Amino acid sequence: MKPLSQTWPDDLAARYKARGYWRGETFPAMLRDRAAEHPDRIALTEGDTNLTYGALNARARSFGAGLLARGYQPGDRVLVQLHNCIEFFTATFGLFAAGLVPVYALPAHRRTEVDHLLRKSEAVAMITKARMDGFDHGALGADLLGDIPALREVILIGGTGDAAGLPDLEGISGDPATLPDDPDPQSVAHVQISGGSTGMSKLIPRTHDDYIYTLRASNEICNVTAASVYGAVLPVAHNFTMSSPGVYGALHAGARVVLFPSPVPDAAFPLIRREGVTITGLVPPLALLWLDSADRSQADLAPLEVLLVGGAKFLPEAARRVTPVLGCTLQQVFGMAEGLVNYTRLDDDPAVITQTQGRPISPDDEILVLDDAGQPVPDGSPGHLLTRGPYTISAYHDEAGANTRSFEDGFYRTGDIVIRHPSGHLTVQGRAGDHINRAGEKISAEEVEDHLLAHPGVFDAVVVSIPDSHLGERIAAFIQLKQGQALRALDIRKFMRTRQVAPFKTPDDIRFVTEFGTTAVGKISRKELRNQLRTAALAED
Ligand code: OOB
Repeated sequence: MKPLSQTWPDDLAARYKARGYWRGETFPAMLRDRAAEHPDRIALTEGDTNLTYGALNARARSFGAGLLARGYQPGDRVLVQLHNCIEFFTATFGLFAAGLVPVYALPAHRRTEVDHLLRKSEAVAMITKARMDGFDHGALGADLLGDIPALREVILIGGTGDAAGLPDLEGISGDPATLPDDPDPQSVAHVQISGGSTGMSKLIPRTHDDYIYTLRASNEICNVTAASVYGAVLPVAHNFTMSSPGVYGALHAGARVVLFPSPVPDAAFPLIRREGVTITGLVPPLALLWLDSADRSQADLAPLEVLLVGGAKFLPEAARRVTPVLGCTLQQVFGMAEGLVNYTRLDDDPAVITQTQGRPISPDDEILVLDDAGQPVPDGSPGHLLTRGPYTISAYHDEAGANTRSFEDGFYRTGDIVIRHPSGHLTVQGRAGDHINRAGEKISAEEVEDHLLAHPGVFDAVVVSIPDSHLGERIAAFIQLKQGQALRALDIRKFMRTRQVAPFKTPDDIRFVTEFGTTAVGKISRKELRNQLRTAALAED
């Protein structure tokens, strides 16, 4: 098994400790401490079910001990694919307590992504739910068990559905006295996944010290205290919902987390009122939906104090409507699973809140804005964003090629084009690379092209992002068919389903072309081709 690690140069590590960013806190200790401080306070609310800190800690520790009794070893990786439910927390804090390492998959992931994540992480187990959004994850799990030798068990929550014979999380328990000592705070606590600008997602190992620093700092910046109620509207497996300040931030503060079954206003607004939700986070398309609905219905969202919007660019016109329409303060968040997170501050000028994506969490987040030749650009001019700091990784797990491309002298090349203002706030201008940010989901153009090329009737395919007033960006595919082939867009969509990938990767626009324009010189790069096609599509639209 390839070991997971994340390290910083000694001088930086010493500085981050000396400045109090890394305090030696770990996830198992965090929940244990909160449970000891106020065992009877409610940690999680799902529908009519409330779970106290004491009960969550006890349940998680018993589950963790149960896993050790089944032969799992500290350091083993476990893929967690769950939607917003209490068991997500029993599972992850159980893994933390046992020294096992959660790897987070999105509920929308299908066989292709799950298979990749299991193999890449060498996971020995997977925790999922038999059915989510109409898809049979239990059957998929049972199938993968036969396919992936390292995968020993698929553990289900909430019943086994058609996948009879798989163990149920509720049935796994053990003696907490058998749990190991708390892990090294510098060791890897859990693994996030990258949006993936080229090909499949990469694994992002995050340490206890680095990740918990972002929780503490985010709580301070977003004013999350024990009195707060955090509404988990987006999937909890997203780094944004997990840590900005997110569900783990709220638990760190001893606050309450309310798990939302759906983000649509009809379901979400009554829940905000009923549970007194004070803070939540949305991607821009959902924020627009909430704004439009609140505009029409005069909805009373009185408890809501702060709305975080991030994951993709929130346009100033929409940002300006948040306070008048929803009656709360807007905080823009520009973050990435690799580390760096920027927030507008609650007391920033309204113009800063609506026109920038915030400034870094930490005084020790180093920001470089460089031109194509690698030279710094002056404030106010756009350039490539590179960053290094107390919670930004210096390497993906087991990705020699991508690591060479993405990291330079310990700085992470984010792929984002930004403008830095003299105040340190950043405005995101766009992306340098070829990924599509569709409503906050990051999709690699190359990965979608690969799937399209697998169709026997397709000669070539080029995938680009097109601006979309609702989604921010949508996926457009230009397809050149083989001679004599007559496929329709519907055939391509059906084919994408057979590829067993997350549904959000299916192209929104499918355009058939007889040939791709090439320059007189002949061969051009795929990147250039994507640029040409994007420009042509925009002109046509
Ligand atoms: C968040 O994380 P990821 O890893 O899914 O995606 C990171 C990328 C950034 O590099 C940037 O391209 C884009 O998403 N992005 C934004 C943005 N927030 C993220 N682009 C424009 N404006 C924004 N506000 O998406 C994420 C992680 C933690 C907190 C918030 C978002």
